[in-house]
Amino acid sequence: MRFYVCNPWLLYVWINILSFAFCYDQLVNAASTIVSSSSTYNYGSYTGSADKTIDGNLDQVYTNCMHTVGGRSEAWLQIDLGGLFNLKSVKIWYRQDINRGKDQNTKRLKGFSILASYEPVLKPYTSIVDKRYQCYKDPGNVTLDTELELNCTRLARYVTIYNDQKNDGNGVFLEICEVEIYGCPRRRYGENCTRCDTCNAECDVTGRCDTLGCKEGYHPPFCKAKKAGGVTKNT
Ligand SMILES: [Ca+2]
Repeated sequence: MRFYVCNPWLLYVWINILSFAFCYDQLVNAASTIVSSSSTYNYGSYTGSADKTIDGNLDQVYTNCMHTVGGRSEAWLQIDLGGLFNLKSVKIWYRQDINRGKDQNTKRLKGFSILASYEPVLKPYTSIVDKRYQCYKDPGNVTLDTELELNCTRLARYVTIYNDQKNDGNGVFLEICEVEIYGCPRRRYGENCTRCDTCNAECDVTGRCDTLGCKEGYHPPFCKAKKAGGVTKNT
């Protein structure tokens, strides 16, 4: 069968349907996501409030970004998605000012980490750097891009961007303009968020079932193919 799309408008619609059909959900929603930061830098009419990171505005001039205050030993931005999701990745738009070199724009971001958790991990501060929650850690020795998408494959409700690496003489800062988080609702996986109904409990975002394994007749780790007299547990 041949399929022709001669009308440019139909072609546009078709391309958008295709792109829409094969992508992870964007889980940050300004109406329901709750965001907070370790501190807020204010100067004149400018406020570096955390809500600037989920307002849908991707502009990277600092006036449209959150900004923590100086003189601190650590800085964080915490995003509460309102429920558990199967996370795939986190995208960050960082401060990018004209006339600043690339290395200067992200200078303060070096050494940061991303944490994903069921519960908030802000206090006590010793818990926030707990490796159990860490899904990404920047080595801190290279110049970072001002747009970063980083894998974070966890079942989590809270995503925290954290830094305690002092990159200049004024302390530790975060200057983040927007964050998007991609993934699926829990018990769904893959680019079109397919249900993992053959798992006994949860699956990760790749479809791999957790330690509770597969339903009768399906075999691990993905519980996909039916198997006569099947194995029911992951090993
Ligand atoms: Ca923004």
